[in-house]
Amino acid sequence: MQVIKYAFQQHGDERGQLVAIEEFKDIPFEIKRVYYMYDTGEGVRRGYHAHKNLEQILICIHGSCKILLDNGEEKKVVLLEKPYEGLYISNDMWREMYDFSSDAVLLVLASDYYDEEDYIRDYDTFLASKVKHMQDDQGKDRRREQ
Ligand code: T46
Repeated sequence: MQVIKYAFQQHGDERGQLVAIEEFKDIPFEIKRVYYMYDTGEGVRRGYHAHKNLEQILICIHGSCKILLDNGEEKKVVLLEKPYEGLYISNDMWREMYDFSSDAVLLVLASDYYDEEDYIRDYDTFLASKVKHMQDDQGKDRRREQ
């Protein structure tokens, strides 16, 4: 599994740092929604879902946290601790967020509006959807070869 992390340009001077993120320039999608989480208690684990059709960039703009990515075949843990680093998460990727430092602020840029229908919150349903996508892709390849 390829982990895609963006290192955004830092505009620093004697006054401090500034990071600007522009849709289609610094990240690959239009930003339709921004949300953030903070005051995340010790030992809390969030997420536990995948999205059918949503791209996101996660930026821990303060403190640190870990993100577990699971594509159904492989799992990877990514540490976010730099305010200028963004983790790209595609659709069809199970995610869990944990190990939040007490001062963590996790900012998320999303490619679409909030839609509960877009969530896959059951792990077995997630795995079944991955198998179905794989079979659909194999079917397409076979049709192309004919
Ligand atoms: C994701 C990870 C990284 C809204 O009303 N609007 C929103 O845009 C969002 C994101 C949430 N909500 C409500 C729905 C719930 O009542 O806020 C509450 C907490 O949401 P949720 O339990 O889904 O939060 P997380 O931290 O488990 O997951 C969130 C995003 O929902 C999800 O898309 O990828 O962060």
